[in-house]
Amino acid sequence: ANEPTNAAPADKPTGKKIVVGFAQIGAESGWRDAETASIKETFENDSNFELKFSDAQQKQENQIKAIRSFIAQKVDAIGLAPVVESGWETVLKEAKDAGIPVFLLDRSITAGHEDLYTSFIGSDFVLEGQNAAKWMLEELGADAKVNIVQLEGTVGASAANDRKKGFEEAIAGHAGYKIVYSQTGDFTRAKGKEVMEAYLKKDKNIQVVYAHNDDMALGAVQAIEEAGLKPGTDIKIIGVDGIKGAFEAISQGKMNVTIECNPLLGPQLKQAILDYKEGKELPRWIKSEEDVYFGQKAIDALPNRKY
Ligand code: GZL
Repeated sequence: ANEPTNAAPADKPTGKKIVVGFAQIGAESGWRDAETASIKETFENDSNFELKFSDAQQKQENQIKAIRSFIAQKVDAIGLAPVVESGWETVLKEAKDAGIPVFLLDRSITAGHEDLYTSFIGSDFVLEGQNAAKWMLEELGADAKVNIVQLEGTVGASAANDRKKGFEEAIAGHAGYKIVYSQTGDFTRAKGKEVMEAYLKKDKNIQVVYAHNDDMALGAVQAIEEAGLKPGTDIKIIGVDGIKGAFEAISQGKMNVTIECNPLLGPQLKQAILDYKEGKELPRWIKSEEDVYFGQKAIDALPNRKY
């Protein structure tokens, strides 16, 4: 039998592949699935790279285990979407001591540990929270009396902490706007629905739901319908992410606005790794540019949405 040749096929560059280990959080939301697809598509379609991918099922200890495994395998770069902000110092110091650059994707870690990662590639969650409040104040009027239910993201996640911070700061000067209930729905549709159901059993006098992601917002839409109220009319629904389901709900009048958060970060991660390897100075924060979609603008955008 002819022995398989060990020479790289002519069309393949013979240089050593860049091996990237990515420690993903899990598959809790449509946004997360889109981010995973973007990372896999980016690195698996480029023969200069080899991707090692781990799914932590939302557990920080699994992400830490994955990073340690990447270090043991001497990967060239580590990507991490940190499920929560705290508790990373030890393992990121191990990566640093091993000379492996770490790139944070989409969520960040507690401030003050900037020396433990090369760059953070992600959105400005405080701005997203501010944009959510801005839409609400313009829609309902700065002096209106508005009771709000806030569905928070995963406890301890930078995306949840900062979307809460931006929103609450923006309404602080408007006495009529009250957050009457704020509870985590862990960024999932099921939990978002569960929290909303429980609240509506106690009190139906709310005018707005502010959900830290569209999956929880869509869960709340279901709960509101099952409680005999009209989501989008009786209760305004604000989501964050810009997933297709939100654009569909807005087109059906069941949701009112989604604050876009870009999950297609694979190409930016790849470019950051290439720039790093060429010795280029990278920005500490590679920020995504995003928009706010409601009304006709959301309806017009629906056919072009990729995720
Ligand atoms: C945002 C990301 C958040 C999304 C949620 O960058 O961390 O996590 O908004 C996802 O949908 O679960």
